[in-house]
Amino acid sequence: MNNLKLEVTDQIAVLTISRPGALNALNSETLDELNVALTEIEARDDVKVVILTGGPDKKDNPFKSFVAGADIAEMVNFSAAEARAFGMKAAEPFFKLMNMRQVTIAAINGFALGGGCEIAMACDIRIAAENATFAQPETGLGIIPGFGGTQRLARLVGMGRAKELIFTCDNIDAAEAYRIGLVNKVVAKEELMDTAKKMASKIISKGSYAVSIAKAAINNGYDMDIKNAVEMEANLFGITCSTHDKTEGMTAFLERRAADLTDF
Ligand code: CO8
Repeated sequence: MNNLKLEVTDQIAVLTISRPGALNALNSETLDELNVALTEIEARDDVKVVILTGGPDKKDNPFKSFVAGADIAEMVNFSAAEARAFGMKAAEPFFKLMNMRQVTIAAINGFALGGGCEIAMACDIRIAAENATFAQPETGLGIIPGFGGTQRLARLVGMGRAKELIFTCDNIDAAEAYRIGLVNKVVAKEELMDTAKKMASKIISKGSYAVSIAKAAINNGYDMDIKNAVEMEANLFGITCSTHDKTEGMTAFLERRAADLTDF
């Protein structure tokens, strides 16, 4: 992989987007690599949480940029058909981040602009360093957010705020991103990876199969009507009740001991 680094420790995969000369902007090669890496990670039983972050810039500053957007140099000469294909190329790994059985956490270590904000929004959880900057600058470039931004931003922060951010291209800081619900947590930049890993470890200590089923229930039910969504939840609840973890988790509670929960 030319533009990605993968490290797995203690059931946590840290996936780092690394294009130091372009502030980790997403080009076709990086999107392809992401797709391959996420497919491989999803098949691994020894990974329970994926942390997605950005590598240092060319001056080796680790807190300059998460992802500064899609690669403008690649997009500048796109035809309509090429642009559509580029959008669909991103959709595949972005849906993997959203739907894969592992939990995905974006650790946002600087600029999260355009496609950078969009890839963070495809993750389950977002933790921002206090210096992070968010924006959807696309309309200023004569395009629209095309990696899911017009859809996921409105779902996360509401239609009014999403429209304001997309129509004005305003930059917002991490505190404002937290205030409007775009990120789950803001921490000092030096604490970013530790905070993400601590959250990952806490999630890993729960029933990993139950967590993955809960993720599927939340994702699948989100766009359903409430009646069908609750029925779908009851079906998935039934499935979790047929697992070793359910028997062990509840028995351990009744016996006042720590539960010994298994893997996926
Ligand atoms: N694409 C390509 N190269 C980039 C990008 C980018 N998005 N962002 C930065 N770079 C490059 C710069 O060109 C520069 O390269 P070089 O050193 O060779 O000149 C290098 O990274 C460092 O950048 P700067 O010198 O500009 O660094 P500054 O600290 O001065 O500024 C900024 C940092 C403010 C982040 C600035 O680089 C910037 O504004 N970048 C562009 C941000 C942007 O507009 N992002 C949105 C892009 S559009 C998008 O994401 C659309 C997504 C949906 C596409 C759907 C298609 C279907």
